[in-house]
Amino acid sequence: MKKVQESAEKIQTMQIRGAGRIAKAAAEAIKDYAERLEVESLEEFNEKIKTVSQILISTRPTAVSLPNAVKVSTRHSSESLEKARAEVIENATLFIKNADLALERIGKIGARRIRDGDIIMTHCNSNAALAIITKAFEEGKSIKVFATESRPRKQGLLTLKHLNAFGIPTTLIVDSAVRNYMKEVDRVIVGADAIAANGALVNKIGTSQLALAAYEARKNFMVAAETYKFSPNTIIGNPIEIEERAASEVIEPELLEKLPYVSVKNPAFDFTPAEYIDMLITDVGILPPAMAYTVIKEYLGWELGEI
Ligand code: RI2
Repeated sequence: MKKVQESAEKIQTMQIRGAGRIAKAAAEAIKDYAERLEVESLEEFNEKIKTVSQILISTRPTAVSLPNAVKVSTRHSSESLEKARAEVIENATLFIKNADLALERIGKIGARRIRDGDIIMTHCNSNAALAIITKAFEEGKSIKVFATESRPRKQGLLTLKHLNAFGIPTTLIVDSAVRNYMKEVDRVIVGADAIAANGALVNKIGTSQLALAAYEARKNFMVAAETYKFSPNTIIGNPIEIEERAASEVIEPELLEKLPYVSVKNPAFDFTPAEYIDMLITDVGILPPAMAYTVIKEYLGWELGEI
């Protein structure tokens, strides 16, 4: 339970962040828990795994990678305790391995769409988007990047460090400069926290203004997303919840206290409608957003009754 609690806390406080990383952290925590769990019966095992799954899933509400990772890791059809334990451990291990493979594939597939000399804009800090950018660079393409600061938590700084370590020329811009620089950009590449059945993207707050500016300037808007970031629940009409984070991320609490007529909104994500998205770059290929439903049916393999 110690690792589960530690992981849950790190995900909640965003020491571990990024839709892919939180999914892997959850799978690792489940694996560790299943390995150490001392129980007498299968019923007890199932009960405890269910509790731990809930703890992990409830840490952050938006990134569907998290419940998907938990679901893939914990489902089993075994009728004996030890077989169930082995199955859960194997599922979680496989999820982690496949998540790494998915990133590699996205990098390779996406890099084919990058041309020598491209200027790319990215937002926040997405491993999947960075896999494409760095792969294209490693293949010898001369590219430059505009990286947004990504207020309020400034994940853009992580992106700068990552790109700088590869020697990729990168320009930091504030979020409000996105439209101003869009004319200099060839394509936009962002990650995903969730993709709905109708192809809409949920990603870091501000993503939709990159999409709008790219659309206006007729620039390519590409979304890098592993198949486990597609949301099965949206098929049956459940909306994706947008996480609302603390006001203290935006303004000093001492200052806010002195402003009795002021309130703060701090949504962590926004929606980008499918019509602003040119392509989804996934581990199973490049797809139009209209294929989101097919990805859920074919690759997540979940029937409606299971959701
Ligand atoms: P990868 C992040 O969310 C960003 O919104 C990023 O675009 C997305 O997860 C996907 O990241 P947060 O955890 O999985 O910073 O591609 O709120 O790394």
